[in-house]
This record gives sequence, structure tokens and C-alpha cells, in this order.
Amino acid sequence: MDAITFAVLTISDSCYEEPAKDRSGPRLVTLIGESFDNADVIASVLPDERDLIQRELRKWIDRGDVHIILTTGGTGFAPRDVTPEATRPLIDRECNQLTLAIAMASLQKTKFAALSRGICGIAGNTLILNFPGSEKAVIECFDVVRDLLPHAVHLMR
Ligand code: MTE
Ligand code: CU1
Repeated sequence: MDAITFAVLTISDSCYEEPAKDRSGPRLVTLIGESFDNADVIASVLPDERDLIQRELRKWIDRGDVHIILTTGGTGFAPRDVTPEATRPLIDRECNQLTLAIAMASLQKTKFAALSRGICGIAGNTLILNFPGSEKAVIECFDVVRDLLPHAVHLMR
């Protein structure tokens, strides 16, 4: 298996103001490192601003060498939660079953999973997954997709 390049985007007003508060982004970076010997990871933090989120996602998609983007945060019902709205226009092909797999596993952990509006889809050669913002949620969601990702990347190459 060739190297997989990941990008992790933390989307949170409070983590943007105070990056030390971000636990889910660094947790995802750690989980990726523990799960794949051959992964490269880039990461950044943005506030809940649709235009800024789209610009960062577009930059990574256009690089052409980022296989997977994991976002964390901004999927809920709060007025400033716009991660799915920022993601959706960039997606060429929605991955509804991946969204469903994450939702089903998450609902077995907590009924509050019904309050995430996160989506999954392919933009160019890049798979984008929206995870919720808590550290607990990213651990649970990453666990669902971990085994699927190498094959997904293989199919997209
Ligand atoms: N999914 C999993 N697997 N585990 C969780 O703890 N928390 C939920 C939900 N999805 C949760 C989850 C909660 S409480 C909320 S409010 C929504 O994700 C939205 O989270 P976000 O606004 O931080 O993206
Ligand atoms: Cu919540």
C-alpha cells in the first residue's frame, strides 16, 4: 500500500481562538499515526466560517495528493455550525453509505448522534468525512472508517 496523505481540519470558533483547547484534531492525528505506518498528516484549525472552510478544503482538494480530509466540528444544530454546508458544494460524488455507517455506529454509542449533520463525499481525488467536534466522537467515528480507508483510497487512485 502506497502512503496515504491525510488532512485534518478542526472547525471551531473556540479552538481557533485558543488552539490549546483543540483535543479532537490532535486526537485524529494520533489515531492516524497509530493506525497506518505509511501516513502523512497535515492539520489546521479554522473558525466556523463557511468561506474560510471552503477555501481550505478547496486548497487541499486542488493539491491532488491529499487522499483523505477529516473535518471535526461544526456539524450540529448551533447557528454557527456550517461544516456540512461548506463541504457539500465541493463534493462531486456523495458517499451516503459511509455517512450511514458512521451514523449507525454512532447511534449505538449515543442517541445524540442524531444531532450530527455531517456528510461524506468525494471531491476530485479526495475523500472528505465530516466528524463531530468532541474527542469522544472522533474516536468513535474514526474506529468505523479506519479499516475502510485503505481500500477507499485504492479505488480512488
Ligand atoms: N457521534 C458520536 N459517535 N459520538 C458522540 O459523542 N456526539 C453528538 C453528535 N455525534 C456524538 C456524536 C452530539 S452531542 C452532537 S451535538 C453532534 O454530534 C454535533 O457535534 P458538533 O456540533 O461538535 O459537530
Ligand atoms: Cu451535543
